[in-house]
Amino acid sequence: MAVAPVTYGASTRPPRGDYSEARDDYTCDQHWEHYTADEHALYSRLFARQVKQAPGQACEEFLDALQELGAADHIPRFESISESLQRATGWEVVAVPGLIPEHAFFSLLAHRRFPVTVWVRSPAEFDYIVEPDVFHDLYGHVPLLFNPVFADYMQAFGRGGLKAQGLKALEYLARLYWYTVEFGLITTARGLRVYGAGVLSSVGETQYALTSTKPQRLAFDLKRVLRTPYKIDDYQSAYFVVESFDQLFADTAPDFSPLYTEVSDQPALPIDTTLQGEKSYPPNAGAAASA
Ligand code: HBI
Ligand code: FE
Repeated sequence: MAVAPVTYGASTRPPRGDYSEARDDYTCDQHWEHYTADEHALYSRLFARQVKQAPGQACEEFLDALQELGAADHIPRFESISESLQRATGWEVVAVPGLIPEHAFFSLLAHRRFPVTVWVRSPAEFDYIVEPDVFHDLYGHVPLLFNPVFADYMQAFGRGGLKAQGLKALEYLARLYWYTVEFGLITTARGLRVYGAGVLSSVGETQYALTSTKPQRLAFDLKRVLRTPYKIDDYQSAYFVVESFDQLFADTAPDFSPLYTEVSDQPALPIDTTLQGEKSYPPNAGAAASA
C-alpha cells in the first residue's frame, strides 16, 4: 500500500517499514517468527538498560505495569500483551509497519487499539532513533495503557485527534501529544518522575529531563502547551509537569474547539523561557534521583 509521508513531530519523512501488507486501517501482522536472534538480543539489551534506570526516574504507574510486558529476553508477541491489556483497561496492541497517517493513528487510539511498530532499530541506532521502533512503542508507551486514567486519556486523545483534523488544528494537538504522551513529567512527593514514552525509552534524556539545570519544567497548562512549538531532534528545552493523571485527564476533557480558535490568532510562545507568572519546577536534587 502506498503510504503518504507522515508528519511525525515537526517534519514529514517517507515512512520506514514494509507497508505492502498493511490493511486499510494500516494494521498488519506482527510475524513474530520473522524476528532474528540478533533482533531479540538487541531488544533485550535495550530493555535491560532502560529498566535498570527506571526506578527513581519513571513514575510508579509505569513501574507497576512493567512486568506486564512479559519476559525481557525477547520481543514479546503482541497478542499475549493484548490479553492482559484487554483485561486491565480494554486496550489492545496492534501491529503496524511504522508511522501511519494521522487519521489512521487517531482512529486506532479512539478505538483503544495502540499501534506498535513491528520493526527493530539497527544496532547503529542503539542509543538514538528518530522514528518509533518496536522498543520505543512497547517499552515507552504500552505500560501506561495499563493505568485506567491514562488509558482513558489516550482514547480521548484519539477522539480529539479526529476532531482536530476536521478543524485543521492538528499542529496544536500534536504539541499536546508531544508534551504529555512523549515527553511528560509528573510531580510526586519524592520529586519529579517521567511518564513520557520518548523520555522513558531514551538512554540519556531521562536523567537530563529530571536533573539537568538546562531545560525549564513548567506546570502543565493546556493553552501554554498548545502555543509552544517543540524540537524533534534534540533533548527538549521545556518539559511540562502534571500533578496527576487525573489532572491531565480533567484539564484536557473539555471541547478544544474554542481553544483552537483562540490560540490560532496568537503567536507561538517561546520554548526556553519561563513567562511572567508561570509556575516552574526545579530539577531533582542529585545526579541519580533517589529511588
Ligand atoms: N504513527 N505508528 C505511529 N506512531 C505514532 O506515534 C504516530 C503515528 N502517526 C502520526 C503520529 N504519531 C503523530 O501525528 C502524533 O504524534 C500526533
Ligand atoms: Fe511515541
